[in-house]
Order: sequence, then structure tokens, then C-alpha cells
Amino acid sequence: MPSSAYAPTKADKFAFGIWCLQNRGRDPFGDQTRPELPALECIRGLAERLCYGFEFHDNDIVPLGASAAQRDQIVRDLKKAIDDWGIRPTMATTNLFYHPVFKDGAFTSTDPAIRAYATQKVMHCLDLAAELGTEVFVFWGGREGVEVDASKDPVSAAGWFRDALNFLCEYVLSQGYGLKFSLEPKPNEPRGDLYLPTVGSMLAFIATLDHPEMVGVNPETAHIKMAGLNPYHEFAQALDAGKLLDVHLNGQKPLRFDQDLSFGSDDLKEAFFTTKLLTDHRYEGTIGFDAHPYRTEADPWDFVERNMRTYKIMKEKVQKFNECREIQDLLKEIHGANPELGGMLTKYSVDQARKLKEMNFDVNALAARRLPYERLDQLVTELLLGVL
Ligand code: GCO
Ligand code: MN
Repeated sequence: MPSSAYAPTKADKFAFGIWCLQNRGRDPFGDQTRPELPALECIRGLAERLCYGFEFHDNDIVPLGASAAQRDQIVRDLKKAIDDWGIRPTMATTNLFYHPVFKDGAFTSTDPAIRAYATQKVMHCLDLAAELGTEVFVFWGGREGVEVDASKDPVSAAGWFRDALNFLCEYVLSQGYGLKFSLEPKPNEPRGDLYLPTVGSMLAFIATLDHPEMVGVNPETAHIKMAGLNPYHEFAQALDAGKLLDVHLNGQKPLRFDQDLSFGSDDLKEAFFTTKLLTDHRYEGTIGFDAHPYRTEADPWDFVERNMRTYKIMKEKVQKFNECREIQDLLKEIHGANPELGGMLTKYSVDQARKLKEMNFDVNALAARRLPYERLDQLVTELLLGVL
């Protein structure tokens, strides 16, 4: 297969956080290993590689403390660049974690002034997002958590978080912005424990908001694996709830610090099933990557290219899976038992309940059915190894 077969196109809807490209290779034990690229250079590089969009924090674009005039000039330059280069600002988010003011949380700080400041900072970022034509607005609660449980009651913290989101939903509505919120769960890091650690916790929390219809979830592979969970299942839960507004794809070894590896670099099978989920269910949002280049890289461009390329290769593998005769025959067999009972539980009625209670099941016969999963899984392995 020629290498160009996997070249990205705008129709793939790939997007990268510009903070991923700006990453300087700093970690808690070592200094930066490469220079930080200016935002516009990141955006131009993405556009040149036919990336559909970019994602940004307010302060990736407008430095904290910039004057109104400076902000306006930056936004004018950015708008021109976006038009000239044909790339979209697909997702915006607020940096509520870097400045020391957020050292004990933003919306969940014990200080009402800090909660108010955080909310005000988001309002400015919402204005920016609306002005640039962004559709999805993410909240990643990087500092919304604790090390010391004695310091605050998690129920109060959830209430403060809820108040802020309700307030901000009303702000979006009152301004007539067409923005949707998307909450990004993470179990820990940089805090010892973060509130709302999984897709399930986010979905339950969203149901308690005043405008749940405005709020979805932005799951990230690495965050899921840090909790030891299965990304395919977590993404699926958000999708099943109609809440998968956007995604952060990357790679991660389970139960470790946040590694932010490239998509598929750690676990090809997981990358395959994530791609399969998004493809089979016709997910229409952007394919966002939130990872960073290895600390040993001099620039981010091999990193950018490999993430998109792996996704496209996986998409081809998904098509092969769906067309492979042996796989499909096995699936037909696996799903083919007792078709006459398939609709048994889809609609309740008194009659149906009586009928069910009166049924006799030959459980030994049911238990005896062959489920050829060794062969099925081997076929997936061979597909991924390129020999199928
Ligand atoms: C992380 C997060 C962040 C957020 C981003 C949006 O590093 O754990 O993934 O990258 O996605 O900052 O706020
Ligand atoms: Mn992320």
C-alpha cells in the first residue's frame, strides 16, 4: 500500500490541541528539550498537513494579563490566519489549572472569590470561542480535586462545580452562542484525586445540571487507562447516552502517570476498537488527538503525522474486519442463537410478563453452545498484524 493512501484529508476531521504541539518536553524531573512553538506556527503546520481543525486553551492564544487591545489584535491575526489557511478552531477550553491561583481548584476552590474568578475567566473564553466560531467548549477539571480529604466535603465541591456550570450555561444561552459544553473526566494528576473521574461519573453529574441537553462528555484514552478501565467501553458509554460530543485520542500504559502517548503506540487492539466504535456508529464529531511528542523529539511534526496515519490505517482495518468473510460468519454464528426471542424484552406488557414467567429454558442446552472466541480474537490479531 503506497504511503499516500493514508494521507489525511479534511473529511477525516482530524484536530490537535495546539498545546500538544507547544509541549516543550518538560516533566517533573527535567527541563524542556525543545523550544515552544508560537500558536500560529502550530496552526499553520496543522493546516499544511491537511488537518481539519485545532483545539486551544484561552491562554494558548491570548496570554494571561493581555490588555483588551492586545487581545483584539491577536484575535484579528488569528481569524485572518484561519481564513487564509483553511483550518477550523474546533474546540476551545479554559486554562483553569496553570496559574497558582488555581492551586486548590477553580470551580471547587474553597474560596468563593476564586470560584468567581474562574467563572469570569470562562466567560471571556466563551466570548473568544464564539467570536472564532468554535462549536465545542471543553471543561477539564485539572485542579478540581484534593490531596487532603479533610479539606473539603465532596458533596459541597460538586455543588460549587454545578453552580458554575449552570451559571455558564445561562450565560451561553443569554448571549445566543451556539456552543455546547463537553466535560473531560480524569481520575488523577495533577491532583492526588480528581472529582468526576470517569465517563460514568460525568454522565451522572450532567443529569443533575439545569441544562443537561447542552452538556456532553469528552473522554480521553489515557485518562481511562490511568483508571485501569477499557477505553472502548468508556467511549461507548458516552456514545450510547448520546453525549459523545468530542474525543481525545492518545495512548497510555495502564495505571501509570499521564503519559499522553501517540494513538495506537501502546495498544493496537484498543486503538482498533476505538476506531471501530467511532466508525461503526458514525460518530460525527472531530477526531481530536491530545497527546505529546516524546521528549526526545526536536519538533512535533512526525508526532502529528503518525497519529493521523495510525487512525487512517485503523479505519482501513475496520473496513477489512467488516468485510472479512470468516469474521462475519463467526459473528453471525455468535449472534444467531434463538432469533425468535430477540424482541422478548423490548416492550413490556402484562401478557408478555406472564408469557416470560411461564417459559421453560433448557439451561444446559443454552450453556452448551459453542462460542468460538479464540478463533475470532486470533483473526483480529492477524488482521492487525497484516496477514489477513
Ligand atoms: C491532560 C488533559 C488536558 C486537557 C486539556 C483541555 O493533560 O490531562 O488531557 O490536556 O485535555 O488541557 O483542558
Ligand atoms: Mn485531553
